[in-house]
Amino acid sequence: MAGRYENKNVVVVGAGKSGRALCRFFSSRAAHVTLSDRRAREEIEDLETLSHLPIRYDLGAHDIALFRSADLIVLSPGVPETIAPVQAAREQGVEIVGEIEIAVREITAPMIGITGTNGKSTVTTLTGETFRAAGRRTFTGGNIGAPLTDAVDDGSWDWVVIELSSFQLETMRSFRPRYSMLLNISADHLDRYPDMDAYIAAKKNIFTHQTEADYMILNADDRRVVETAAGCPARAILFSCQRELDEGMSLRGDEIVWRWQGREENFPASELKLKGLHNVANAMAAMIPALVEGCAGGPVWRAVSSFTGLPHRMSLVRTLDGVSWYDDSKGTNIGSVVMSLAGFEAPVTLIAGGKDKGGDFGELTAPVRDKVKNLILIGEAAARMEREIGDVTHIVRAASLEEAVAAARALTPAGGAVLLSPGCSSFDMFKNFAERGEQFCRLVRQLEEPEKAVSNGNTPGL
Ligand code: UMA
Ligand code: ADP
Repeated sequence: MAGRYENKNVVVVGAGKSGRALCRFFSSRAAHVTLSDRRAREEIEDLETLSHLPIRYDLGAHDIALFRSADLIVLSPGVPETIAPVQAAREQGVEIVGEIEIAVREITAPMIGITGTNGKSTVTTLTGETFRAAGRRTFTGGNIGAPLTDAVDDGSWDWVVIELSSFQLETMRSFRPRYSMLLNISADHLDRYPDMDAYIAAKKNIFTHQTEADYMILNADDRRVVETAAGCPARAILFSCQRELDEGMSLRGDEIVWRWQGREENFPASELKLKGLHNVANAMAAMIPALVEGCAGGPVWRAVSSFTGLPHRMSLVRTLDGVSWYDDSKGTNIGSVVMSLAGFEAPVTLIAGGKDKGGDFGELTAPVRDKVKNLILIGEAAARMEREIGDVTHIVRAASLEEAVAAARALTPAGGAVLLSPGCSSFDMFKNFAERGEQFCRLVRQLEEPEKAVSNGNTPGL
């Protein structure tokens, strides 16, 4: 297959999942592809999966001359537009887009774009399930893990549901989803953005190319969400857990009430397997597109209410010696830790820390004071967290996750809970949040039953 990219010099930047998917795509379009990564070949995983493709490599450092002479530069989400070679190419007039932009240019199925600081992966998964329950062929991908470019060559999708990070939204030039969702906004990624306004501006890009024929699904309980969407042309559909809405989806006691075009349908929130009010909000947002599209409420509700959750989001690893151990490794920003702690009765032993993304850890002071008996800090953010959270609980530093788990074991009494909810990304110590969560689960499963631990003289000490 050739076409618009035939014989074009395309530089794909970043040799991760997105970059590898782009190499496959552009090679199949007869482009001249160079894959550029600042890391050296031996540091990059899975490069051998591209060995059958006729691509060139620019590894170890980005070659500015290569960038300047390209016809098109396509960035992976983890590559900021501000790096010097990209700036140099921009000055030269080279077209610069992101991976998602390349994919959406090819996709003909209606799209649903989902963004927000928290809940994206949960809502993306649930939304996909609602359409599948209604018998529609549905792709779910994007930030959740499957690069969108992989959806392109299967033209038979009825719906394409895309989780979008702010990074991915920065480089969108034409994305027009039939439904956009903005779930919530709190501080995140302030290591990439100069301030909250810049982060919000990236998120707002989800609405840019929508028209009056499209919809934006908005959290009416989040002032920043409503302000960000104000003035955008798409029709707003609101959801709320705090007040009953005349139109849209809201909560009345235990009843989720859907009011749309003069009709009303009710769903019992207590049937949701996912726990917590934030998950009621997630379920509401996820059901709206399928219901607006006329899918029957019964199957849509069954798909949403029976869902038990994605790994590493508040999942119970085990109960040992009366202590419940929870893995919330995907709690990678401060807002998500606040939300996760809200679901606990004291006392909690919280394991937190990781790569510092520049948020205000002072926002954790009150929830930590109320719920956390022991705070175990790991990673490069530990010192700032300790300083900003303040002297409101017992704080322990651990040099590794293994040490943190041992400390939690020793400190947490029967009836308590241990929660890994880092409030930081994982990249200082792990490949990603999943690797961090998996290591935590492994360490927790390896903890010995109390009798064995005592007879082995193996009780962890501090
Ligand atoms: N790189 C450069 N130059 C730079 C910066 C990075 O060459 O200046 C290279 C790195 O050396 C590395 C490559 O870029 O080899 C990595 O690219 P990437 O970080 O975009 O990683 P991918 O594997 O392509 O994964 C990306 C998303 N990663 C990020 O946004 C950081 C994945 O989201 C997503 O699942 C995947 O595309 C498929 O769409 C992960 C994530 O952490 C889960 N997202 C953030 C979050 O959820 O908070 C936004
Ligand atoms: P994302 O993909 O945006 O990171 P996930 O669905 O993976 O979101 O959930 C990550 C964490 O965010 C969860 O473990 C939970 O602590 C928190 N969370 C989920 N949904 C919400 C929400 N609607 N509001 C606030 N926090 C949430």
